[in-house]
Amino acid sequence: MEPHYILGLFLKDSDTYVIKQFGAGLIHQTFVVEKNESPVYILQHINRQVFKNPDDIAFNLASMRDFLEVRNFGFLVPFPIRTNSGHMHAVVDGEFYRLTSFIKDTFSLNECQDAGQAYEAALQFGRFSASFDGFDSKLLKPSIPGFHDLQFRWHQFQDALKNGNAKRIEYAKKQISFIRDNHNIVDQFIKIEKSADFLQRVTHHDTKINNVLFNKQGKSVCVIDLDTTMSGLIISDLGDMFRTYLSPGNEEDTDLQKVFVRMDCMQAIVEGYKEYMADKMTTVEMSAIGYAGEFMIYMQALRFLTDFLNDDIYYGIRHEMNNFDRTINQLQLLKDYQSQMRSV
Ligand code: ADP
Ligand code: GN1
Ligand code: MG
Repeated sequence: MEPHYILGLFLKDSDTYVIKQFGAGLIHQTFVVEKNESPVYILQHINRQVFKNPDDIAFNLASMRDFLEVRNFGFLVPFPIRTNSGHMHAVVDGEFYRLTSFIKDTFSLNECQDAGQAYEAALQFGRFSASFDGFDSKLLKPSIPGFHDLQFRWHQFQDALKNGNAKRIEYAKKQISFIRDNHNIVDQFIKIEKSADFLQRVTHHDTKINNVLFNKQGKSVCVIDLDTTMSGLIISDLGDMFRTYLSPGNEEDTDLQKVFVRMDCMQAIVEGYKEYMADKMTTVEMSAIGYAGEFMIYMQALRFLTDFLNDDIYYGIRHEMNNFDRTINQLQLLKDYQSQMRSV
């Protein structure tokens, strides 16, 4: 669809803007909308393969915005701009589009370079969850049902072992066996999920560093990409920060020498997150901080491997063995994480 036509569904003067592809996000197609070479809006095409019901996302965003507005938090979260007919997104030929203001003088990072950046990003994710104190997170709709439910992911893995590509199952037998040997991580999740000591909160569920905006001084400004924000557990947000900020090599790196845990970054994440969350966390939640990393790294390895066995139906791939390589990478990170945790 022609981006200017879509923009015209939100703005009367859409012809006066220049629209360009933007960002490194993997899920949506993102465009920056500029005037006089300055970014003014972000236009996004919502990925319907991943988000089956964009109305649920719109409902969640509106509920969160209303709560924050009433409380007058002065807390910056970019919420969508309404269409000319008052809707949260435009629908054209069954495809969903939305427009958000570009937060001025900000940029996002694709890699966490040091502990300072880890602290700044974690501060925002903690601040985000903490600002919903008093909001019933159960009101939010699950935009991806079972998203961080490790038991559900385990069942999807079992299905892939039964019905997946037999050659790939044989090829990955070492990794399959490692995942099975670590099933205690699933058992622990089941206990946590049932425990009243773990609170359901407004949880972002995609705490990669490119979902935080930074200013030129290197300070974090706010979180973005709220599509997976649903009711959840702190192990999701903390765990995905550990998974994605601790290692100098990211999940695409095939040089496993670069995949290891930087303990100073781990400390920084915990400190940053606690700035707003310390007085809201239960003692039992505090004691599960170490588990959070194991939980998320293991779940990501399981999801990449499941997708490999299913012939790559979910994650975009750049080459045939991409999901297998990502699995090896995440298992390497898991091994280093577990050994570092044993030594503290
Ligand atoms: P995806 O779901 O594909 O990851 P995001 O919503 O995270 O999409 O957007 C992709 C990128 O666009 C972000 O990493 C960020 O660089 C930029 N971006 C998104 N929203 C804004 C905004 N409101 N202001 C400034 N930059 C933004
Ligand atoms: C996807 O959108 P992106 O690339 O940040 C995935 C995450 C995975 C991640 C792994 C909706 O996130 O859960 O951790 O890939 N998001 C969805 O790279 O499945
Ligand atoms: Mg994003």
